[in-house]
Amino acid sequence: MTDNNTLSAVEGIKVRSRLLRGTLVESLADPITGALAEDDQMLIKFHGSYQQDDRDIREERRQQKLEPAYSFMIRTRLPGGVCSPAQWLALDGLADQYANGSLRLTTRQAFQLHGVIKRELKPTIAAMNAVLIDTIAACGDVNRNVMSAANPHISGAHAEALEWARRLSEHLLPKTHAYHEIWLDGVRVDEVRVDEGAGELGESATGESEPIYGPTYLPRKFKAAIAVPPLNDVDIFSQDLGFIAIIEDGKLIGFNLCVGGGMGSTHGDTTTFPRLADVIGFVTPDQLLAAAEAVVTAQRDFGNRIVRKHARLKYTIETHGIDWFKAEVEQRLSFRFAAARAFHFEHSGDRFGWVRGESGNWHLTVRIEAGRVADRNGRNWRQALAAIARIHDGEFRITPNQNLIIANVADAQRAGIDALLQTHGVDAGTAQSPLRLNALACVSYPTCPLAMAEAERYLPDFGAKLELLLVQHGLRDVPIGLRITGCPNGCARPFLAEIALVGKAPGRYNLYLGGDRRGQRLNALYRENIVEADILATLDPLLADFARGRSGDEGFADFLIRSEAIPAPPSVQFAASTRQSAERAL
Ligand code: SRM
Ligand code: SF4
Repeated sequence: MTDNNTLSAVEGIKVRSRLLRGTLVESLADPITGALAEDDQMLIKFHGSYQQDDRDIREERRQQKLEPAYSFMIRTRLPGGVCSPAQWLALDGLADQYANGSLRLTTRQAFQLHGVIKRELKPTIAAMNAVLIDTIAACGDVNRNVMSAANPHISGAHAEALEWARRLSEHLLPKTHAYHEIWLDGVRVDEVRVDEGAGELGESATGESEPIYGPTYLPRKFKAAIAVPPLNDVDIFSQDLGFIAIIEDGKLIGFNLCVGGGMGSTHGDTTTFPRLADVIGFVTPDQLLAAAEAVVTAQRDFGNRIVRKHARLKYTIETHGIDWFKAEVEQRLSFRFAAARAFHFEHSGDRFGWVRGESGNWHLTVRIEAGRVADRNGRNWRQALAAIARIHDGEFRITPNQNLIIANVADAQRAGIDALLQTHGVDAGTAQSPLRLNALACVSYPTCPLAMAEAERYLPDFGAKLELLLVQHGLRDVPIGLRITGCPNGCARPFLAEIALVGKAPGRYNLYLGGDRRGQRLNALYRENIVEADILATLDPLLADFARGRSGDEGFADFLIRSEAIPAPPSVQFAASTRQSAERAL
């Protein structure tokens, strides 16, 4: 990275990579090290994997003069977070066969396996593809997993939104054959799918070029999602590209288009910041793919390829202005955006327990703390879900809040599923406090190389202590949003939470306050670099005031702003040309 006009080193790696091949084949075959060659460590991200090392034993290995304990994280592409019971069972098997014995449900509705060693990467990825789950573009400077409102069976509009998420994901997939050559010995996934009789792929590669991305792909990662109001579970305003479904008389008539959201920042560097997406207009369903492609290519052409930490779409928009960006996108299209329509979000969390959908079938949302599916402390989630997968003929759906929906269950199967959960010491979580049910935590230690403090492993402990404080103030049943990340990259979207802990150093966090329950307002830094006792001592009087002064079902951060305990942080904006009724609806 450089501040002059030289392209960042990553741009060079991409351009030399021959459409993402690099020397991955040679790196994988090298028996001397558990690592990949340096350039390949960057390129493998486009294939859905990151090289990592176990940070718990990094120092010990260093002292023993051993190379770090390298292993790989593998992330799937799973639009809308939907998979079949057979796919679940296959991934569950891989967790034991090649990974660390757990499955991780991510904040973008995908799976991650951790701890796969280099020589087992290829068989693991091949085994995923054998059950029609690929990992293409799950990471890297491309469009990542496309998120969609979590339960498509609740209404026809939800199902349509999921279908659009799938099409968008396919449309923006890299078209290089590199993935299939390297991991599947040249067998293309769409060919495999056709053989399996499950080919709903839409467009696929026909030649070796990247018509949307070009040879250097995007300047940085790119994220897209579809929200179906009144639920903003996908945190639509944190996405580079967001579509808010507009439903009239039960029918999906189109989408409001949002651009330029993002969470990542660097401590102490005010040129980096979280940003809420702007709403720039309305598109009909048949305009969605073209609009998305125009946004992507505008970012491809104008995104910062010199300074990587300024390369996300949010900075392109901050640099040029939202109205310029909108005009740039429109001139790539044969139509202009209509004015954004009214929409209203009520919350961004999940609703736990059984719910009945339009078809009459049932859906059970279960709480999986920090998304970690494992058998631990008598709570045997892996066993329970594998047993359910063996009898379930609906689907599994990962929610953007790291939880799971056992979806599309016939009346007659409900009792069996409840019994299996009970047998394995787990339940939907409905008896837990709303604080514990809705909290998010990123992976952080021991696998994340960027972690500065614990997150996933700290959530149970901190959650219990904060819950105790809530109980003392009579607030146990009040929904208060808590998110913890091990650093300010923001993988659990902490800057939208009412209370967020963002890792600064081992055992030390920045405390943020001020997000809302609808995912429409950023929070702000309240206390810097403090330890647990100070965090709790800071929250204690604020919660006491809240308990005394709360009006109706007012949220904690709404109260803090109303009572001027904190200033009002920024909320969602509309491009000047598209305000109209949509803004009033907020
Ligand atoms: Fe993330 C990097 C984990 C969602 C912003 N993220 C990482 C890496 C790969 C660390 C690295 O670069 O080496 C983490 C791997 C940890 C591990 O051991 O698994 C990591 N991110 C995750 C996951 C697994 C967190 C989770 O607990 O679920 C999520 C995977 C989602 C998926 O399935 O694709 C995950 N990451 C997010 C989100 C939330 C979202 O996308 O909705 C964000 C904030 C939104 C955004 O992108 O602005 C996010 N991750 C980042 C960033 C900061 C990007 C930036 O603009 O500055 C990084 C660091 C980077 O890219 O340089 C990062
Ligand atoms: Fe790692 Fe930071 Fe993301 Fe947590 S927020 S997973 S510590 S990069």
